[in-house]
Amino acid sequence: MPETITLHAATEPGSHQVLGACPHDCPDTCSLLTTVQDGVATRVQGNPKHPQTDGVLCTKVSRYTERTYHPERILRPLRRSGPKGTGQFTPVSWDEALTDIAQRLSSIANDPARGPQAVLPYSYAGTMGWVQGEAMADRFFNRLGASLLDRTICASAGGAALEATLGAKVGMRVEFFAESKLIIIWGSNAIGSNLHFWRYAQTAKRNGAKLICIDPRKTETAEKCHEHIALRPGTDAALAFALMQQLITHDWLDHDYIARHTLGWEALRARALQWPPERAADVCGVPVEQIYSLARDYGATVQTGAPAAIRLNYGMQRARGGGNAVRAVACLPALVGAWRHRAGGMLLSASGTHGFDKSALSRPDLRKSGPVRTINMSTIGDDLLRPCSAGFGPKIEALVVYNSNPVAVAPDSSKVVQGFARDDLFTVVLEHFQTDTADYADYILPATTQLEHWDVHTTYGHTDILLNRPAIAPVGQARTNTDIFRGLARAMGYSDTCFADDDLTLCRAGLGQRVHFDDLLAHGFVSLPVAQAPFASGGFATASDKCEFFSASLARQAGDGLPDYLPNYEPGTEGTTYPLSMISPPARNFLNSTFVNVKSLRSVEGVPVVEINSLDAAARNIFSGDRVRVFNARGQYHCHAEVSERARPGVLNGLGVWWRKFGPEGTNVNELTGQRLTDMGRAPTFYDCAVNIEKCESTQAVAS
Ligand SMILES: Nc1nc2c(c(=O)[nH]1)N[C@H]1C(S)=C(S)[C@@H](COP(=O)(O)OP(=O)(O)OC[C@H]3O[C@@H](n4cnc5c(=O)[nH]c(N)nc54)[C@H](O)[C@@H]3O)O[C@H]1N2
Ligand SMILES: Nc1nc2c(c(=O)[nH]1)N[C@H]1C(S)=C(S)[C@@H](COP(=O)(O)OP(=O)(O)OC[C@H]3O[C@@H](n4cnc5c(=O)[nH]c(N)nc54)[C@H](O)[C@@H]3O)O[C@H]1N2
Ligand code: SF4
Ligand SMILES: [Mo]
Repeated sequence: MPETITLHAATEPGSHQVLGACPHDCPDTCSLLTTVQDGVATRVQGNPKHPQTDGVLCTKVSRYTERTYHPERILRPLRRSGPKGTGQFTPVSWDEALTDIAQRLSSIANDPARGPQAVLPYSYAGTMGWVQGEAMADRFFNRLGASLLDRTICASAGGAALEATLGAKVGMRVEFFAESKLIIIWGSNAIGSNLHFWRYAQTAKRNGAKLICIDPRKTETAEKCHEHIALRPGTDAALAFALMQQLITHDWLDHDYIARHTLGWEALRARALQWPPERAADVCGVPVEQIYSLARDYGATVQTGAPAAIRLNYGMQRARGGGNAVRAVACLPALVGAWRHRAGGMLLSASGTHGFDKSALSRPDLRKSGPVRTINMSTIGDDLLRPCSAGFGPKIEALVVYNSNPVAVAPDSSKVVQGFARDDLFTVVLEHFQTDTADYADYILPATTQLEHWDVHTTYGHTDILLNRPAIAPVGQARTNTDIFRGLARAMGYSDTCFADDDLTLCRAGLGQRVHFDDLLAHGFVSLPVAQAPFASGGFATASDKCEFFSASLARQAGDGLPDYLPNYEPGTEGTTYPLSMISPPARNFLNSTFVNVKSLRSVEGVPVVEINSLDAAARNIFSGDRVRVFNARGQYHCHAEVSERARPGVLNGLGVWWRKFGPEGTNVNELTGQRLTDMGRAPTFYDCAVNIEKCESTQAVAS
């Protein structure tokens, strides 16, 4: 019997289960099974029938009902009733809110002195769904003619590096890591942020694989690997070149693969030979024996015909030379011919595997011709403070924020806050909660969560496509992002028929002919047909069809087209004003700034902490639990010290992007991070940040 599909979740009495997809910015994109009792979601579990999920979710998302029914969830449209940032709001009707917002946006767009490009959308991956992500929002902003947003805040340096080297964001299939004999986990705390990959790595370990972790921090993952190389932040390219030098010296190379499937070998060889392990050991701050041993493990494993695999995550590309570092690492599998095996090669992102054309969703044709200004989301702090000028264009007069919390997550918070606090800026925030960003809104519009709407999800960590069905009716007066943009389009008087498309129509439009919607309805997921070993016989997606050690297109922009080691902007040098480097990797129980307000998860994380090595702590008379001030010229972050060997000497680990309002003195770690961009991909340099730290004498130590 064909099923009748309705837009809204059934609210009939009794208990049933609904298939969904995890919306979060996480490579695992799990299949969810939500139990609904009398219209109320009572439990969210992993779907045991989805192989990638295998019935297991992370702790965060198993608490999804606590988040959905949170007493502080925003359930009505709110209008600001106090000064910006003080968080005072008054409920208004949807009609009132949409009419007033449309009027404000129209008056900016229709004013010749300002124009539509004075309006800026600001969004990222609060949900990674196609439909509640950009679909209707893109249509709306295209029709309006708003400025474009360059969505660089997370992955664009690594993405650009993959595209330059392999031709696309493609790599090994994650499930085949289970068959690898050597796994290098490079710039990734997989246990915290890529749990389902870690399960495959565990299978490999049980079958005799060696696991090596390369990370400045001694993470939970590093502890469970056979080896941990705790290099200085931003020095990965130096390490990769020393590995190449050793592969060359010992002739652990696949000459046939190099000759047939790579471009620029002679030049890369010459560069690599400048990196004897001693030089790299000095730059990376690691014992030289570790480099010799890593090279032996990698070279010798592949020489015996056994598969060797590298799992990169985004950690290494958040520094000045991040793109070059990813490029240097991405050369390694081609040098040893690791790609020949389906359990060999590397994986950073699989998002380019799918190749769906999203233009049917975003409808770029709605944009009237004319030059379009693009604003980089990573420099929103500076850009909100820029006046109108010939180079910049109109001052930003209106911001519509959805699926993102920039006041907490964007670098250089003091600038970001100053921008959001502008009295002449009109800000609309679509949210579940009154986040740090929502505190600065003129209007907060209540949005539905993943349990309340339809969506389609592809992923960057595996190669399935998933459907999310609504399990419950929208809570309170919450509306889907799509519905909010439909309503705004109506209030603006846009009559284009595409603004009448409902969410099921959008789901289908995105899929095109490639995937049958009925299959997704039946199973919740479909595996896309993908090669088992994408580059076993070359076939890279570059212009040359080869793995491009040398990239002509990069050479046209700057430099010599080869990867190189670029030292950090802010190495944190002993004897200078800011002698310590700080990295700020994710907290395990939060997802970026999402879940910080979920009590059960926040109580596991405790208080905002900075991990500090005992040597650095002793030099400053700092003990675990002390209130400390971490500072640089940009600002100061008040938090608590945790003296820990998880931190290497000279490096502080400022864990997690806390909501500012939950941190001492209303600060979070992004008070310290800067707006300088990476070498490739125009991305932020969150982990390239020099600081100093001192104990706050005036405050009592707290137990951590
Ligand atoms: N629990 C949890 N999971 C998450 C997230 C979260 O916030 N919490 N965030 C999600 C998001 S948005 C993303 S983009 C993904 C991936 O996000 P990533 O940021 O890649 O996540 P991790 O793998 O946790 O962290 C990267 C690791 O790189 C290390 N690192 C920092 N600097 C360097 C360096 O210079 N070199 C090397 N080799 N390592 C370095 C850090 O110490 C950290 O352990 O994870 C997603 N999953
Ligand atoms: N210092 C430092 N800063 C970082 C990082 C770091 O490692 N260190 N990581 C960076 C990275 S990798 C990333 S990806 C960015 C992440 O930055 P963001 O994409 O801003 O991620 P979140 O902080 O998770 O905020 C997402 C918001 O979207 C909302 N949301 C979720 N679903 C929906 C929906 O359906 N509709 C609407 N309207 N809202 C929804 C959530 O409630 C949440 O407040 O942060 C970056 N910032
Ligand atoms: S955050 Fe990641 S691991 Fe957790 S449920 Fe979502 S996809 Fe799975
Ligand atoms: Mo991210």
